Amino acid sequence: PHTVRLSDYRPPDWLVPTVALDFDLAPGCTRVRATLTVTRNGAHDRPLVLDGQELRLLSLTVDGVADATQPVGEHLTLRLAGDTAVIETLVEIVPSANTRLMGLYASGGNLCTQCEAEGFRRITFFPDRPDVLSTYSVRMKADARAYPVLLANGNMVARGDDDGGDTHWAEWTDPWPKPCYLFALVAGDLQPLRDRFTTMSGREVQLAIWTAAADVPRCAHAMAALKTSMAWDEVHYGREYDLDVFNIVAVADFNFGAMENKGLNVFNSKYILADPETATDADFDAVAAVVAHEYFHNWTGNRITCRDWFQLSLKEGLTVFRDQQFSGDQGSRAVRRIDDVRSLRAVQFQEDAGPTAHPIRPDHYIEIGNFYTATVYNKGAEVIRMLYTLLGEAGFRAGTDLYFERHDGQAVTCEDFVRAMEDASGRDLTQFRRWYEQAGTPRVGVTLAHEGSTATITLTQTTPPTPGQPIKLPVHLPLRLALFDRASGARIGDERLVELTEATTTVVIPDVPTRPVLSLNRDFSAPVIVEHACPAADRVFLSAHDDDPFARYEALQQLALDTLSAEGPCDDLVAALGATLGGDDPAFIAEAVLLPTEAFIGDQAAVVAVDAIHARREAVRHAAATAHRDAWWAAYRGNADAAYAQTPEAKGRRRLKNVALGYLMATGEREAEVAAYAQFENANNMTDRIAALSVLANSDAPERTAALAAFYDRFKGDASVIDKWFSVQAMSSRADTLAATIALTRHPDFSHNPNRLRSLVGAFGVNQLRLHAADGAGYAFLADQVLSVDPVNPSTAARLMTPLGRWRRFDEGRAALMRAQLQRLLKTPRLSKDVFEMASKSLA
Ligand code: HT7
Ligand code: ZN
Repeated sequence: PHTVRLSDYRPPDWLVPTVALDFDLAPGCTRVRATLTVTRNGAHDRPLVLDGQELRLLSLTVDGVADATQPVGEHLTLRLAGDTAVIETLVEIVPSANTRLMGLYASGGNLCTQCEAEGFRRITFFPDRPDVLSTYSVRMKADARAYPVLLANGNMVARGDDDGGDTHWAEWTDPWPKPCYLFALVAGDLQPLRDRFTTMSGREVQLAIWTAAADVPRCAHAMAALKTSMAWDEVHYGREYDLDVFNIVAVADFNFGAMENKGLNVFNSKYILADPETATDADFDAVAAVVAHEYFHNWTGNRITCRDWFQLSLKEGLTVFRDQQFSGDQGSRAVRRIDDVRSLRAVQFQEDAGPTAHPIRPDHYIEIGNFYTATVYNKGAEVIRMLYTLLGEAGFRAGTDLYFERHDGQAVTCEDFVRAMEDASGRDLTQFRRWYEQAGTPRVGVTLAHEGSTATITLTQTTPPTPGQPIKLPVHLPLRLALFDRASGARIGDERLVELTEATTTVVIPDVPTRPVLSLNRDFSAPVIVEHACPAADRVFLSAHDDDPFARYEALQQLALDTLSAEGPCDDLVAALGATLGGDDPAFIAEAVLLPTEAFIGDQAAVVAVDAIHARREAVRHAAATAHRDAWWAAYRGNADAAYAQTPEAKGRRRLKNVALGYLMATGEREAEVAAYAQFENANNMTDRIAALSVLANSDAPERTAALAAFYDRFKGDASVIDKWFSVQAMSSRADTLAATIALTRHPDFSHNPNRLRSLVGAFGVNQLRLHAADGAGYAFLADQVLSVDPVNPSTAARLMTPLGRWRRFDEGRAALMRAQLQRLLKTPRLSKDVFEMASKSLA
């Protein structure tokens, strides 16, 4: 397959100022008439090349004259004499056969589109690249009974009936020029939850969230989040919404979380529908975060878009940073930061250390769909956060103001963003730009010396080689640090922001009478791995005294990692967990006392010792559970409110209660199983019910089977809840998990729906203990699933295979078995380029 390279970028040869689309919609055969005005971009004699995939061309005219040119491969190439032309194509497509869920497809009886990154070419012939911006007018016609609602981007300008009312039509226009990846259309039997928002300049915007009628009441949380996001963006970034309507549609079949199409966001229903009975607190938070994320794209992505797909982090890193800020403002900022860092480390650090490591601005790809990664999104957000830290709140805001002013209506690059930051703040960001080019997670080595009354901190940075990048240069990174007085527990002076630019940086701090305790990378100010041979006593100290909550959490996590990665007693950790458990913020305690996952413990080792890690972690959990048995029961019972509320306080208490339940189960006492089953049966919300089910699913409790059956019976028919049912079984550490997971692939509710695949196969893929069974059966299962999904939905298949790419991290036996499965994938005829790219890079 062809490799696309950033260095080959050339501006488009032809522009398309206006597009008129006319859809005659039906699932088995949709006709699309596209009228494009095209203009030559500069002086050249190159042809107009339109992309098209799986399109049946029925007719083509150039300036009204029929043209017999036929597509070759996936391109329609037209030699045009003048500098402008009107191209009209009529194509036929089959939405009901579109299992890739890219382009126009059918989901739950509705028709909807997904065009990012390269789906528009599956709808009509077009220069499918983000730097071609056009204004769109759309007409669509469909059966009035099957598709009573017809939506597209922008505003509806006309509608009417045909054929005596059997069919109907609607016309929509979007005044804002946009790249074709932001085009959207939905036709369906949908009902709205409606609301209104008045913008800061006093314009009224009509809001609607469209779903199946029965789901409308479950949209209230998403609607509230949308309104809060709209207000938040005005206050924090000065950004106002720019159309009269904002529509959101929830669909059941979706490759991703959601899509920010201009004025018509399309969502995976998992990120819209929420009520206490079926959605956990984490689900509620995810709904709000994704709604905010897509809304924020209206400025960071839509008004200013990407020049090419290598610049994806321009919109995604910045928008994730914005949604993280927003979410932090809605509840506990510290808990949100802990959560974000935990997922960065779990997914992005692994990616950065593996065969598909790439910079946040990659410079080549085979399939762009493989680059919607934690690196582009989450590390991208960390890079923006570092700019925020380096420039300060006011400097950063001046930078974004300048960026919006300078580039509104353009398709730009990451470099344009950094230059705006630089110009607005006056800071030289030359070296900072390396973050965009260099893959890999920097490691910062730390030593602390104390002599007389001077503390000297030496910080060295190195970044290990990554594929294609053997040599790494130092990056510009902001490290927040502070010193603490061991005797009083107080901070010595102010927190410092140290900027590392060299391989080695020395920080000398006077007036420190006794050897201090060093708190480093506070609030996780840089996405690095800190290597500090810090005595256990210092970690215990910081876990109790640090005034930065993230650093307090981190001290306990590092103490846990040290303890879990070694043999021997775990008394310090157990004592520190007990002390933290005695704190007064349930939401924080719940996160802090969670032991690092088996996967994260494995990430610290040269070779992942799968079974030993599990055994050691279980032993330490048992020790911590029994040592503080009474405190866990107190945390469990003391936070078991009868009333349910979606407030940060109530969520924090539920979280602590359920973390406590996990520890109580680790005592092995029957009383805990009884409590778990009672909670399962009596819960008045999904957070409590699924927490109880998940500990039971992980156990040999006699109620296990009955609980799983009861849960299924109660929620069958509710896809998002049944996803949870699949997941708790696939994530169990029980010895029969692989067999159970294989059996579940034969369950009538198992399907190739992306959410369902992720809930079962994706969940099993992150079950370190069972995926990495020494006989290789877990790997074979995963590869079987990838091969079964690939012909249907290659982008989902490619995501499912990620765990196999980590073979270098395992012992030779396991590594050989993983490689064998990757080789098996590569040998498969008609493999998609998505899976080919992942498998070939994994083996290289
Ligand atoms: N910008 C959106 C990306 C997206 C996507 C990409 C590939 C295939 C399907 C997709 N659906 C949505 C999502 C976002 O970041 O907001
Ligand atoms: Zn996004």
